[in-house]
Amino acid sequence: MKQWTSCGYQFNTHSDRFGELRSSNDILKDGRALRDRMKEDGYLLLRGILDKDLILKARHELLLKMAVNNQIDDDYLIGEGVNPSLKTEIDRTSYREGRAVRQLVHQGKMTEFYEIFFGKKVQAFDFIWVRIVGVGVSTGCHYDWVYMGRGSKNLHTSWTPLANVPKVEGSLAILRGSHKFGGLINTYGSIDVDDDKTNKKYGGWYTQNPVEVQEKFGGKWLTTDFKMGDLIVFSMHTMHCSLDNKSTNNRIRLSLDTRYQPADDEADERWIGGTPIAHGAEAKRR
Ligand SMILES: O=C(O)CCC(=O)C(=O)O
Repeated sequence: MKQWTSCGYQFNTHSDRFGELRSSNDILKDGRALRDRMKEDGYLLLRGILDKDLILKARHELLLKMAVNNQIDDDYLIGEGVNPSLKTEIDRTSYREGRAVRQLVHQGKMTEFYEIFFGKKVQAFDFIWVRIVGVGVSTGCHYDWVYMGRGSKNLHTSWTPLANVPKVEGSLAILRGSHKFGGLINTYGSIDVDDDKTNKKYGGWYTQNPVEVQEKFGGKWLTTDFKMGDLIVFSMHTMHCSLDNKSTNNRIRLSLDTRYQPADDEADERWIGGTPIAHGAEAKRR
């Protein structure tokens, strides 16, 4: 087996510490069963439910913009998305405002899924997180609540790969059981990264080391080779990270993460509206 890492730290790949995410396609149309499974597992993996043509359009739209910004190695076809020297994640407004990107995550199959899951009308955050992840890059272990916990307690994240994203190209990993780690949820898991009163000790990530959190609280890291069209949904208190992108072809990993809640719940003011304030100066609490 490969040495899977996140932020350079190796996972413990013993079979009781590391394994495969389970699919919930068996209950796809059953809202109550989906909610029960979310309570049990903290995530739902749904294979092949998104529109592949739309994913390809969104991928193409992003890659074209990246090519214009000299972020694609022009020795290769743009569609291959290759760049050996792109290291950092880039999050430009023009990328998240693309028509195909918005269509993919704010309409169609995505919205249909959430209406079944919540059993009511859905509101998506207007802000879309576009992940452009070069070789050697990944995301550390965290709960999403610390970034977006000012509104609905029924907020969920969708992570959408914009191509096949196998483990070697930096797939997402979920720490099974972490949505029930009361001690962690009441401490780190209750901070607000934009509030100096609660955010003294922790930054946004709990740790870069996936084994550290496992040794303190338990759980099993689960991941998979994602295929285009797959969707993974998880709760605000489901610890996750991504694997280091170790593409042997220097392929950039492209994915979107987006957020959804029942439309009649209050929404975190940082992520909605025409120009969301995000983590800017207006978001700060002291
Ligand atoms: O794609 C990644 O590297 C991290 C994604 C993430 O943190 C999220 O979807 O909340």
